[in-house]
Amino acid sequence: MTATELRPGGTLPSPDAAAGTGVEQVRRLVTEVPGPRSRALHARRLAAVSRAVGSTLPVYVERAEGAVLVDVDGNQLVDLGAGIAVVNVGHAQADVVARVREQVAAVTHTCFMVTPYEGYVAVCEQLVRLAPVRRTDGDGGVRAALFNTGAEAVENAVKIARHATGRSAVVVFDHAYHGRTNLTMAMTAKAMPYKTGFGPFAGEVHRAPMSYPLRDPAGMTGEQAAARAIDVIEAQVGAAQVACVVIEPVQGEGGFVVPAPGFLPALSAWCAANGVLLVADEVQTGFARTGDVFASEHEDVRPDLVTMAKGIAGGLPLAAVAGRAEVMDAPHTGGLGGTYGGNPVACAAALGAIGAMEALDLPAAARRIEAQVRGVLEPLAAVHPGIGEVRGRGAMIAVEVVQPGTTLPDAASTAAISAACHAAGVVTLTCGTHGNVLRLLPPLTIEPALLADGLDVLATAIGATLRR
Ligand code: PLZ
Repeated sequence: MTATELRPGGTLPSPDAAAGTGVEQVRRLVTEVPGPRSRALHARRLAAVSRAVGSTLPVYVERAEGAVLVDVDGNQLVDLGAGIAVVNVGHAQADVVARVREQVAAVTHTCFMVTPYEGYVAVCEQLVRLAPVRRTDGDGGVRAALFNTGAEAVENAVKIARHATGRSAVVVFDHAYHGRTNLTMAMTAKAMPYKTGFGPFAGEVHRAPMSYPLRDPAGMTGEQAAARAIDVIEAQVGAAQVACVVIEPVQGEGGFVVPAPGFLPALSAWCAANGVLLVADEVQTGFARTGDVFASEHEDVRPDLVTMAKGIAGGLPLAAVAGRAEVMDAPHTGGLGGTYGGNPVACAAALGAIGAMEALDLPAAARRIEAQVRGVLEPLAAVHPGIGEVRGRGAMIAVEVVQPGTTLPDAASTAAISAACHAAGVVTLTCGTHGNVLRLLPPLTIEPALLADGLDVLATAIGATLRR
């Protein structure tokens, strides 16, 4: 099989028993959560792992398939987090497993900057085809480069934008999350836990107001919210100083904030008119998560650069930046790179994941998940004044929990709901600048019955926590 041949058939049973672990797609608890073996591992961990690295749910996972995690005590948990939007194709997806196996036995590493290999080129070919990049008359097409993590992709997008424009300022938004490296900490909004004590931060990063319909003045349109942000940029930074505006089309860690319609197109138009590059950080929203391959496509926004990671490679570490050739080729040869960027095994996984995304039509699956999730959560919002909003897009839906009758955040209830889900064997995550957003990011291949079970647990947890 050549690396460019995308193998369909992700729905087929795994080619051999070991490729899939044969995990029945049901929730099943045989001990309390976490169970005794997880607790023992946790004790070992405390003596070896820095406590600065946290875990949402200290249940130690032994294997996983589809949307079910099997822990070391034999409990089967419903995974509504997908490793933070990573295994969009499901755990142990057959094509990803088969390609990784084949690749790991052939060659694991040469460093693409030393002696290249086909998989890197094949992944970039796929990204060139898929990335919703703005095209201009007579441009030289689209190019991509591969890295290891989302933060590294964002850093490189900024490097490329600065080199291509000869400008230095970077504009980001309230509630933004872009990573944990020095530059991306500066770009991330939230202090705890991401920034506190870790400064000083990189300079020339400027923050503009985000469109946040729940918290903006009633009736504010996307265009008005964009004008508010543009006014801040022009007054406080100056358009001619700005290399790039970096934005998550739907904010992830910041609370699944979906900007009002018209916000992104207006921002994009301002960028194009001012020689500012628009960078869409699609690290969390990419690869079918929001019902399109990339969330920018929803309003037909065409960024100059797109950052990607997470869902790109079905669980292996890989990240990318794609953009117009004139922008991507601006830095000198040798100006971008890294030892592991575009590792052959990660590239093999990406070819499997991208092939499965298309063969299984995962954008359509994300839209079906949205309908199922909203079908459960919206009726709850109607009876619980503590639910400020149900929002998101595709398989990226969240509940913002507030003190009834206000928009004041209620982080304590959010944590209580999430903890109740965990105890019942459903992995849920929280997010939001104020920690009061409960978010769902299931694998896009989750079976409807399993999702229904997970949502049932969540609904019970909400009912037991919030006052009517
Ligand atoms: N950009 C939009 O969502 C990663 C972070 C989890 P890395 N989000 C999950 C945590 O607490 O560290 C993310 C993102 C967006 C960039 C990143 C960074 O991606 O692969 O974690 O570096």
